[in-house]
Amino acid sequence: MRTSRRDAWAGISAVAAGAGVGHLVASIIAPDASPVLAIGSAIIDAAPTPLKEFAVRWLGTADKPVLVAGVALGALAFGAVAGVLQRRGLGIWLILVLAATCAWATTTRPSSGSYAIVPSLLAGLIGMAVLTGLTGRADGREPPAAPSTAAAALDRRTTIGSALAVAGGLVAGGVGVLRNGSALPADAVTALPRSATPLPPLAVGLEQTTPGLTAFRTPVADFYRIDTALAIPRVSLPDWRLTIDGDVDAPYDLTYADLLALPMMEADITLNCVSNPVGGDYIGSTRWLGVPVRDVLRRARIRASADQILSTSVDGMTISTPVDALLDDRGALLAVAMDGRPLTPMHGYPVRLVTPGLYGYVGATKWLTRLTATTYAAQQAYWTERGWAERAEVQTQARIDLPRDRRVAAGPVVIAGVAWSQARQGISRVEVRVDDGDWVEADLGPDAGGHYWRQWRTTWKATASGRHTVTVRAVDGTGAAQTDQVADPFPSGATGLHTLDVEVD
Ligand SMILES: Nc1nc2c(c(=O)[nH]1)N[C@H]1C(S)=C(S)[C@@H](COP(=O)(O)O)O[C@H]1N2
Ligand SMILES: [Mo]
Repeated sequence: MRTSRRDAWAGISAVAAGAGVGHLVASIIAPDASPVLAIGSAIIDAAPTPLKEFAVRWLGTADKPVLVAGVALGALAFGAVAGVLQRRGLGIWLILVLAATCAWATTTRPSSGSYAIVPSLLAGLIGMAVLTGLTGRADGREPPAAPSTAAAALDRRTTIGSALAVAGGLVAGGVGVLRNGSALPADAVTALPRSATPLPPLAVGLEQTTPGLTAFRTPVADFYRIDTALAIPRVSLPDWRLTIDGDVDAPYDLTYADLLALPMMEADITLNCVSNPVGGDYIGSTRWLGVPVRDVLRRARIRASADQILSTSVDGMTISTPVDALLDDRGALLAVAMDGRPLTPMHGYPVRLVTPGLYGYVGATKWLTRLTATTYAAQQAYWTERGWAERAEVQTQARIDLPRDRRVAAGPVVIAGVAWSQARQGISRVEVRVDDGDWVEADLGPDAGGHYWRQWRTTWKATASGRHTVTVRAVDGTGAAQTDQVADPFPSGATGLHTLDVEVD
């Protein structure tokens, strides 16, 4: 093997071993102290808005794996360069620079604890040890020219050493990835308090009679996930606090036990993301259990000057919600459970905000830890700093889910889907048309209140073979029909009618 190639492999091995072990150690002490994830998070925070929109549009929820893979490949390439430059004694310094960058990234995360630097330190030490071990040139001096048998032995030794280092890094990193899964922490609550105002069980949905239709209640495992967190925050219940402060007369803190002792309420609420494309599935519906936010806010005596509640999550994310939306009677919640179980770490364990009628980015803070009364003039939240609208009410939308198969046989064809709106009265009517035909009213599924989506279905008698376009539109409870305007009310918010092309045989 040529020495430069061998040196490059030595550098790659050094970075792989360091990063893998760093990730594993972080998964044990603090997931977001992982060198790779911390660099990724720093990139997310620094990325300009257009780049983020591009990533969401083209990668959807694959943006995170793509980012992490990019960071890992970049680090390995950097390692290769360090390996080659180790001939001149520079490699060690480059590894040191890389480790220092990781240390900076991990220790400046908003949630970083006192041990956040440990994984990066370890990664740096391991990287330097592997690099010098494999190149045998800690001092950067050229080893004397060796006879060819000795060179071959050296080759073998470095190949085996490299392979071991890479394998070790992969295994360690892999175990770290598994540990960072979304299982509930060991000290998680299992017994939840009951609602002071229990609701009847959610009705049986149309999916029972219409196979393939989106379930009326989204299973937690299928609930969409959108957030900026690369490492899902791991919150320990005894340490968790909710602070209510800012423009209030009586700021205070709540522990988790304090929160659970307050009267609980159930609510059926559809949550959806402003970045959901027309027809997209960044939307889910379930029964939430929690404490009405206004009970908690009122106790702090919010001053009349406040028009915004800025909420902060344990990972430093900020979301701003209009004060009125949290104080009026729509039923915004500090949710502790969804679908009858404690929130999963992915969906905000232990406590998240859920605000009916508002998109998630202005009303659904996960891993909540602070509610600050303030004004829009004084403080901005993460997305508003990046150009998103301050106020964003959910747009009335309908989505076609059936037929799933774009080719259908002539005869009766079931067309069905879901529709939602921010109007308190919910959806009153859903209409479907084929090509330029008349709008036909669809049957609606059960009603779980205005904040919850409605399933709809109709049967179309397909006679003419060939390609046809099905269009759906929803009418909300105030009588306002969804328009086909595609103007963007908020950056990245999609509106417009959902259409589906089908081919009749
Ligand atoms: N802490 C935190 N909360 C957050 C976000 C986030 O990035 N960080 N994203 C918001 C957005 S944009 C949406 S659409 C919802 C999604 O909630 P889900 O992942 O539980 O479906 O969470 C909101 N809450
Ligand atoms: Mo979102």
